Amino acid sequence: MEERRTEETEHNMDTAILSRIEIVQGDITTQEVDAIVNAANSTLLGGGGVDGAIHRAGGPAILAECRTLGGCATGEAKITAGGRLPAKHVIHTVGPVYRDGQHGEPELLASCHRRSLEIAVAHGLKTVAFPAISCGVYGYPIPQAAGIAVQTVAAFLEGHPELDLARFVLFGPDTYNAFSSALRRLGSGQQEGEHGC
Ligand code: AR6
Repeated sequence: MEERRTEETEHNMDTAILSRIEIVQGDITTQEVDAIVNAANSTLLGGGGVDGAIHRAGGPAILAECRTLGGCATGEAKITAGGRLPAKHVIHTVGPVYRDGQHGEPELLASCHRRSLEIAVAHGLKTVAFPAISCGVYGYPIPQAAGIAVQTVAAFLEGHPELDLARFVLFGPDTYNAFSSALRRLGSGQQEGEHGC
């Protein structure tokens, strides 16, 4: 009887954790959250893709603050204010450039998500939006990146009830579908690697 109660509790907790993760298709620069995460490069001085979009929408104050930060290592993250963005803060992280998956890429990509959320918690933030880090110019295969991103964020939320919401904001339908299936797989208890992707 006691064992059955434990199982039910664990099941309920899983559902509660997954309900704090959202997957949407859209533009991360419009998100009204405490922080959006930027897929930056190690200079933190701007670039193309989502990085360019965030700096364009947020205005020059973000770049001015980035200049004071001394860059950022791959897998690490640093925070600035959000400038003119609806989001109050930007957490800049540097994803791995994908080579063959045998050069620490999965661990570094997981670290980007974990470090971003650690910084959010350290600043008392409750809602964080992520783009598909490394899934553009940095070439990470999207299904694998989606699995790592969703699993890492879910594991972090499990240990941090003070975080209300992690939202993945995906630009295109392929990325949106990959992250949606990764979340469904997590909900059904299937492990990565069981799907041939
Ligand atoms: N909102 C949400 N997602 C977006 C947006 C947007 N406004 N714009 C692009 N994406 P990328 P990376 C998606 O290349 O692979 C930069 O030059 C995009 O479709 O921005 O980590 C940096 O300075 C893709 O799915 O980031 C670095 O040098 C995802 O965001 C380098 O690119 C990430 O694509 C980082 O490469």
